Amino acid sequence: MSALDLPLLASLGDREIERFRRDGFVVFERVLSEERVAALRERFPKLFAGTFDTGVYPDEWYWREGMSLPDVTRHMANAWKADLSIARLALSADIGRAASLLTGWSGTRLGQDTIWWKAPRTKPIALHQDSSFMDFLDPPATVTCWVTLDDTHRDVGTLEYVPGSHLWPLTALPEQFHGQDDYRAQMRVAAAAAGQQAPDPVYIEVPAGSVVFHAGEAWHGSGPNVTGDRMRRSIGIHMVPEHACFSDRPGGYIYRRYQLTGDSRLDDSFFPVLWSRDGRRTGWIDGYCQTGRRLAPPEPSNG
Ligand SMILES: O=C(O)CCC(=O)C(=O)O
Repeated sequence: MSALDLPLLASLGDREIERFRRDGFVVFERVLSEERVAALRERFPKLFAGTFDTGVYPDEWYWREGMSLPDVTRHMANAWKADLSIARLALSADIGRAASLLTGWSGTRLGQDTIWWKAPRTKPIALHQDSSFMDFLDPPATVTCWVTLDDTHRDVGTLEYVPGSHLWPLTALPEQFHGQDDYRAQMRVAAAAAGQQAPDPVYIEVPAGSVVFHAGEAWHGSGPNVTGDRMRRSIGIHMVPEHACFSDRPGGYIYRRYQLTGDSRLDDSFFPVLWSRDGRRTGWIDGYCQTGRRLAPPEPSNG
């Protein structure tokens, strides 16, 4: 199976672009079918048990059965390198196209995916700005597509956004990310610094299979899952501009591993181009989604 086509995202037009630029996020409900949602959910226990389609580890793997605290949100980064169902979603051209239209970028590369599994009675994720993590890139920009795999409500700790906060100044990396009881504290400090009364966050309460795009500067995070029996599973797809390159500033604890010596470019092998206005898309994506092997596409013949 090749990367997912998500035709409902083709409806994206001026109204959605205007909303994204005004609020810092925009919601599209029921973009993935029930079958696709079920297929992705099924991967979660396998991934966290270390069963990987490709035999390759994800770049970050927090939480292991029997070893980790039971009440933290489970989280994994760059599972597309390990699991082909995740790869089919994270490498979707339709997600890359939507991100380009919303941001105005000429094209998008996959920066990283993040798997979020908030089991019953698990702790919050502190509100933060994704772009605070991007200083090692020029431009230090990112946009996220957050995909829900369960119906989301505030009591399961759905994602929440502070509308308009993408226009506040960018803050430093959050000191704490997992498990902070006052998970909105850092946002309130940033609001005060921006001369704002911290507005009430908006809870994303949508059916499974919905997606939300948010600007890298938008303050977001999620509260605890206070239910005793409901899961909240989601996947964040973090994208960067097609022409972004590594900066001379330090940092980039995942991305920087993939910088070639003396070369500031983001290499397609690690940061594939999902979509670009001039029709470019990294050639190995569809083959990889079928076989788990990244093979260079054949050279065009001259004869
Ligand atoms: O799913 C969550 O709780 C956090 C998601 C998030 O921070 C993101 O995708 O950028």
